[in-house]
Amino acid sequence: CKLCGASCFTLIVRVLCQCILLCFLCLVMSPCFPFCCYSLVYDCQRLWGAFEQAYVNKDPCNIPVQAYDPLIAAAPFKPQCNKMMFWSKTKVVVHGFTEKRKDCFVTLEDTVLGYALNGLTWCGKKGSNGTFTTACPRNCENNPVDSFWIRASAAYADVACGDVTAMLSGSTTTPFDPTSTFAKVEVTRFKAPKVRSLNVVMVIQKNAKSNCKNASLQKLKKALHTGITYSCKDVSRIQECGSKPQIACKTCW
Ligand code: N1C
Repeated sequence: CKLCGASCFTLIVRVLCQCILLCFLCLVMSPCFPFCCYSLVYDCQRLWGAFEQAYVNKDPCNIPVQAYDPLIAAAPFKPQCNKMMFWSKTKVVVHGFTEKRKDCFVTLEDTVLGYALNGLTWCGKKGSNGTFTTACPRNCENNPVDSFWIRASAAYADVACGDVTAMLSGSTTTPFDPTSTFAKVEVTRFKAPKVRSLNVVMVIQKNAKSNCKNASLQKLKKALHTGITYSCKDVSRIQECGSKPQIACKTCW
């Protein structure tokens, strides 16, 4: 109750109301099921307020990364040592995989904020209290969507601990792309000794353009704080571990 900033009584009433309503909705629309669980743990109205204050009634090209600080503070990421998965240019593969092996790895999209906002577009307008989902600019630097992902990625990387995994793409010529969020925001936030190792899983598909020997990975190694061990493995059968739940997480690759 203290955490939610409400008295036990109002909290219970709110949770019960949300639960009955949402569970009913969730039964009807089964893809929403995770929201049902989240509503039991998070105060959705407070989260929505913290989300809106970042962009509502503001110029959609002037939303700094820090605008999302209150939202991150309202739903902080929990460290999940040895299970945290990062990625770059492998969005579909990584989520296709983690979907099946939630017992082994979690991504930012498996957290309440990442899950709720993944794939969405939103923005506000000066002089309006509305939230818009169309005609939102993405070509200016400080747009609401990019600023959110940068802020959320930083917060998620800040809590990284133990052995961390990153899925990179062998289908690009520069798997460690210096302009990516993974390179610019996440890698430099991994701290030793909290983070013990960074283990790259290089996804090798048909007509691969690079592998663990790629020169860009030397830059990744260098960017890591001293004390963090680096490893890289070329993996061509990524689906195998996902489709066989009996394979132990440690022996996925
Ligand atoms: O720029 P990227 O990848 O290197 O960013 C990926 C990296 C991951 O490790 C995540 O933790 O940063 C985090 N992240 C997301 O979780 C995420 N979900 C959706 C970053 N971006 C995310 N998106 C959207 O994909 C967002 O719109 C951003 O611009 C792209 C980045 O994808 P990328 O270039 O493949």
